[in-house]
Amino acid sequence: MGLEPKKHHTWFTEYQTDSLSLGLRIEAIVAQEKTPFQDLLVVETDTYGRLLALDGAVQTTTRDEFVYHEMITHVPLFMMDAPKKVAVIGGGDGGAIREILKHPSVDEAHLVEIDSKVVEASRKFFPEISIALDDARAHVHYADGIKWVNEAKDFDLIIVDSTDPVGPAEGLFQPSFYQVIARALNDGGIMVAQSESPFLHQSLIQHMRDGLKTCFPEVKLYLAAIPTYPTGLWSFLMASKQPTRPASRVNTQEIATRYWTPQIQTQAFVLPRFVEELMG
Ligand code: AG3
Repeated sequence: MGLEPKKHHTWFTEYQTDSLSLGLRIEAIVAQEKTPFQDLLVVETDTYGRLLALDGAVQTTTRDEFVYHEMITHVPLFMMDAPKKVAVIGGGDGGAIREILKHPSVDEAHLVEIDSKVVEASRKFFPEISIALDDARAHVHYADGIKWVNEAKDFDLIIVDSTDPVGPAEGLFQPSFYQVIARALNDGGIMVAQSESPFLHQSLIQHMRDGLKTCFPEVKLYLAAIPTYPTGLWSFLMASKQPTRPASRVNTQEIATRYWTPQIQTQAFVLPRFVEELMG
């Protein structure tokens, strides 16, 4: 992470690899804090609005958060006729919970975040993202995701909305965690995990896919364009206990979205050739 004065302006820089960075000119530093788990930074950028970074990595911005939060939630939710019980591991900003609660069949949405400071910062500085955390159907738990899922059962959907596989989220990328998730899901259950960039993280994606295949019969990948994440092209791995059914209710259930559409739903698993080849 870098806050650098450059030509009389201050820039936020995420060093995404040893040889690649994203620089955004900022108007103000809103908050900066060392939590027990990570460095938390909130800045106001010219191009993408307000930005949350953890350990120097962009987590969300007010201008492009809708892409990630809609795609990590609606794609799996629309694979099910009437999802009721959903959990998000990580995702302390609350954006995924906001999208999940747009589905009227959902009666419990659990957020399991290890770092309460992330939720606090989101409530304070990102009210439009954290808004649904006050919904009566939302339950916030400050806990280690792995331990929490160990005790969980009968979930329709578990979403792993983690940071990168370094630091506090490392264990969330381990195959042993997928086994724990599989046990916590009901028979038609689905899990989705954010799986980084297909341009930069091919071996991670393959490692995740192989780990998921040991506990789930069906594993699929889909993509979304997220300009503030490394390379701008992001991936999600979806694993299910039973073959997923065609998205039958996409045209009957109206959900207010800005990225997701019923057409995107039905084409979500159509992939560019290099990504298809990566998945084998
Ligand atoms: N979690 C995924 C962020 C990964 C971004 N990586 C990076 N910038 N190096 C996002 C949390 C949103 N709820």
